[in-house]
Amino acid sequence: MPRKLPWVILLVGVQGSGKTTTAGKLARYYSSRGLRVGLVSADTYRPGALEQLKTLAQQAGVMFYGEQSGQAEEIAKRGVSELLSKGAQLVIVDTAGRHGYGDEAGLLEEMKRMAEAVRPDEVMLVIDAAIGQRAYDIARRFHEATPVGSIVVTKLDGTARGGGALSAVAATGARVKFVGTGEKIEELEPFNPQGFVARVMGLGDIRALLERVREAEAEEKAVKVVEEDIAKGRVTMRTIYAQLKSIRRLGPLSKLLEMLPTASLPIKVGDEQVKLGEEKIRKWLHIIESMTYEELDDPDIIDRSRMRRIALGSGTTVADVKELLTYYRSVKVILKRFRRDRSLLRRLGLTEE
Ligand SMILES: Nc1nc2c(ncn2[C@@H]2O[C@H](COP(=O)(O)OP(=O)(O)OP(=O)(O)O)[C@@H](O)[C@H]2O)c(=O)[nH]1
Ligand SMILES: [Mg+2]
Repeated sequence: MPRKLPWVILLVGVQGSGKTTTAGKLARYYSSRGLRVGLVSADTYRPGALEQLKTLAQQAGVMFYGEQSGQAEEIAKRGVSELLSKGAQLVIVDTAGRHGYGDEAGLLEEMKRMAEAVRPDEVMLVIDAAIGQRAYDIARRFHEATPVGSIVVTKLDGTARGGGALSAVAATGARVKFVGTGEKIEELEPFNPQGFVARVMGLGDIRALLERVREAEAEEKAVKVVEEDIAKGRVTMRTIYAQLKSIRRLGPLSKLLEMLPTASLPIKVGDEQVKLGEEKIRKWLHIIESMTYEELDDPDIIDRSRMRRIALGSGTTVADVKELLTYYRSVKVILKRFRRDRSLLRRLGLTEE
């Protein structure tokens, strides 16, 4: 909820990032929590932008203001004051994401003028989860034009894990406030740092996982290993083992699998594939059990000949061992990044202050 009322949000972001959709989602989110909300369309570049937002305003049952053409910042200013005078407590301004072909400087200039004209309480940057490392530069440039106060990461329902969005956090110092999880107006969720970071790492929703582990009264210790390693940015094969073991101990896999990012574990939800998932986990556990202590603590020493020995010992193939090592490495790389940027971890709420 906003710190004060009325509150004005300016949505900014590149073309197609999901600003207009997010404007509608935010309107619905806040209006269903009792605020009188108004939407302003200040996008004079995209054909149909006004109609798109108007439809969303109707769906959300909130007030709307828009003008088809003219100076965007003037439209925004008029829209905000008109809606405020009509009693809006929260006004959300949707802006353009393009400014003529390739004219990024022009767009940023417009956002600057827009912020000066509207004097928003909060500039919200909308970032597509799939944008990857480009997010850093984009966020930095928007931040220079108009200080970004919060971030929305959209399209997290897709295959992208949204790791790039974290670099937007680093570039602006702003927090991720919401995530978009679909095209529908209700598909917006308040940001959950543990869940997001776990997703980025391919570990699924660790929090939820831990809850279930506790419910199942499984070994607290195994769980702690995973949790501590994440906080410390450290991972060995023992971490992975504990993770796989705890997933397994929890009984019916399908419920748990729903919480895991399917892109990282070779698992799909659905009866047939769940078996495959269980099969895979069983295999990986056997592989890890066939490793020496030395290999467990330092999996990087596992070369081709060690792979062959492990595969033989676990009744699997070298390809299976490789797959597990790839998984291990991707977890490690990401944890390393977090370790390097402790402030990032702190902002995401992952370390005790
Ligand atoms: N799957 C999915 N699609 C989304 C999400 N948010 C937005 N989209 C889709 O992304 C596309 C672009 O969304 P818009 O809201 O029009 O993006 P925009 O930033 O306003 O685009 P411009 O006005 O051209 O700058 C649309 O097809 C949306 O339905 C999301 O969270 N998940
Ligand atoms: Mg738009």
